[in-house]
Amino acid sequence: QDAKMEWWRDARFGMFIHFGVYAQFAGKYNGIEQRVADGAWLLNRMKVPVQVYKDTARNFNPIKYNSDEWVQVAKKAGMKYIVITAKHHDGFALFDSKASDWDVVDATKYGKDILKPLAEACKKQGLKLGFYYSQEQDWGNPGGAAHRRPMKQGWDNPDSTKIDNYTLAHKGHWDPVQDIKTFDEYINQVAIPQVKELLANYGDVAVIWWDTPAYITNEQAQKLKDVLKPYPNVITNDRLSKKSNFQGDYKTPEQKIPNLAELDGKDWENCMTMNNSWGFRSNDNKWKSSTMLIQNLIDIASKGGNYLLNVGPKADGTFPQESVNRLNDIGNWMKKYSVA
Ligand code: FUL
Repeated sequence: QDAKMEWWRDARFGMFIHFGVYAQFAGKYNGIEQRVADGAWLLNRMKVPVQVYKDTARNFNPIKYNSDEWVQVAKKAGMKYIVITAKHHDGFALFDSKASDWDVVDATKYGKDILKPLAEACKKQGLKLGFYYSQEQDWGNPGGAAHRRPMKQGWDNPDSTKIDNYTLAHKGHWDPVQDIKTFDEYINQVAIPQVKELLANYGDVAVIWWDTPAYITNEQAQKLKDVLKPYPNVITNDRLSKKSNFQGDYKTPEQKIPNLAELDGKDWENCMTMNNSWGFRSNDNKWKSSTMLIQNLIDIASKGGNYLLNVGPKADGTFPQESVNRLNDIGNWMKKYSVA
């Protein structure tokens, strides 16, 4: 247990990457800006018909994607690992999956696996690579869950579109196509096989980063946990299930840095955006300053945590210039004080 955590505890600084079809919408659908911050939630919050979203995905074509460049930017900033959304809540897989056609190879113009070259570039440049996998929410593969909004904030909060009777009656779904399979079928036919694919086909996987559990059962969570059994070195976060027997290897405070009093000796990683959105949003200009980000890194590292700082690449596959500038600043600071 401790041996597998060694590199992770030393790492201190990693890059989160939220990349997908939502980058193409960039926070806007039918000329209307989505109201909640995260561009990656557009499909859910704007209730885009699944087929319309998939039609848009046909034109997804990040021709400027350069995995070596991505890794180089992370490395220069002093980051030691990358965690990328292999599949976020929209269900779109950035890899060639046999378990679903809703993936970058089968469903887009680009037609190429995004994770393969990234895995190679990480290996070449000496960074670890982990995969974020949305195991419960999946709005594009039938049967996947759809949370109207984080449960703690309630189901009936006002949003760009108020929750309607259909969505209320269909567990957060807004499109009949989402209901042609059960959640259990989705877990067995999509989630489990896809996690197997991720572990088998991309070299050493450093981390599996689960997200947004709400009603996944113990049995379903256990099945996913069992997929990792043959890979004892894979580190997992605490978001597979809310139940205490699925805590994983580390805790995941989001956006807000915990006080010392909130820490209990467990490993933790603070994930944070540089502006307000995880997925790319063209009009999100609320960028934190480089100074702020460096202060955050110091604050987190001094309390024994890791800082997982997010980049939301644009639809063409490049990092926003604002992100690159900040990462360069952090890298220069690292060099100046010989931190890296
Ligand atoms: C959340 C997700 O719902 C966000 O989209 C993002 O992925 C963040 C890291 O976790 O709760």
